[in-house]
Amino acid sequence: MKIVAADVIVTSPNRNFVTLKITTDEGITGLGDATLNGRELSVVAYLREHVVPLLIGADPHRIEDMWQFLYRGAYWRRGPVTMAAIAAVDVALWDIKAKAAGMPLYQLLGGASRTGLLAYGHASGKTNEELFDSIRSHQEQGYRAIRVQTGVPGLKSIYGIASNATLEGNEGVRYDHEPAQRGARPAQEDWDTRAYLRHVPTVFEAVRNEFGPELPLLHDAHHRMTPIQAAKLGKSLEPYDLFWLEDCTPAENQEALRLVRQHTTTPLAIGEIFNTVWDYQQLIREQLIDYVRSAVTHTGGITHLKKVLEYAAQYQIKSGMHGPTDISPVGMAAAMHLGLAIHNFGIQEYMQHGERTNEVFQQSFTWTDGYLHPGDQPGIGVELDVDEAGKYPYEQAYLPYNRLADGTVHDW
Ligand code: CS2
Ligand code: MG
Repeated sequence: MKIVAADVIVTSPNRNFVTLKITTDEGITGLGDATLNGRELSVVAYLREHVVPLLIGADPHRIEDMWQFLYRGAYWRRGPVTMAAIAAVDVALWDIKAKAAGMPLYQLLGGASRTGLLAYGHASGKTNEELFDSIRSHQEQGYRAIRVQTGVPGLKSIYGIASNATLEGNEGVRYDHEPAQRGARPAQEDWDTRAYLRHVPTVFEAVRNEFGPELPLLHDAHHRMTPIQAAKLGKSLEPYDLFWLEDCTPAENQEALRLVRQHTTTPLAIGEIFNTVWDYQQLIREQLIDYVRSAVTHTGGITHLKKVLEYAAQYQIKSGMHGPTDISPVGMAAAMHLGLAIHNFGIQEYMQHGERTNEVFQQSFTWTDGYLHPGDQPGIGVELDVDEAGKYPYEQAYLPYNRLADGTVHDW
């Protein structure tokens, strides 16, 4: 079999998505997600200008060899753009191999290790009342685990709170938080860690009082605290028994987590902005985290993330794959197949895509009683309607950024 075409498809139904579609001389096609929120066109250029010409004529079955060729052959390794581009090729080739084998991808990855994937959804509210409503609405949608994000008194807009209740093309449907906003410049948001540290424990106390001790609760601190502030928050949340506290402090300096670990037993999840196993090495080796948050789309595809998770398994660290709406239906399907096959699956993030997106991407996964399943179609189980995609051209959009009261740029 030979690759005869590779198309980079950019569409913006509810938000921007970048998809690589590889076609073989036997008419088998494979899809890979290459969406890098707020920097989408950089991966489009990397693929179109530098990778696609190298795919034509290649044997799609040699996945590991292609991975090594694109990683080592590029000379310039790692980084979000390179690893998203490699991920798209990797997943498209796994899609082709599974289709050629006539089986769903998880079967090629070792078969199912469970009947379904526990998933969590995003509940949020500026006030506790709004938050309670959002939690109830997610429970009604079947979620058995809930991420809780709250407004902070004194802060106008903050990560994780639905900026508008309805999503373009989904009028009337409550929609929790699409961070990237269409426009020529990123929106500036304000931040105050001390106000946040005072407020968040009171919210979790209120949620536990309202919903009881069993409901798994997650929280995303979104990279905004220093290690000692993160330690303080982790400790103050211990009475509320969180499933995990996510991205509690920026982790470029991996040993920063030693200080957090020293002070709290709240489980820690990190890695959605990581791209390779090297970003995790010390965190995993020193048992400084409990969940690997990487998405297939941003970590070099199934071939590389599977290796990261196998390394993590040696330390009883589990997966908690990133799954917001900027991971396309193709990226979500790849995550579900990998999640179903690995042993050390922990939980899957699952934000629901909008109606237009679901018209562009035909999907075969199921969501039943709080559990996801990728389905049993050959391949990854997603097809892209190119005509439908063509209706929604790319629109510039940026993630917001933060400034402190004194004007200092801060982690968003
Ligand atoms: C977040 C994301 O879902 C999460 O855990 O951290 O919403 C993140 O802000 C976006 O994916 C950024 O593109
Ligand atoms: Mg996050």
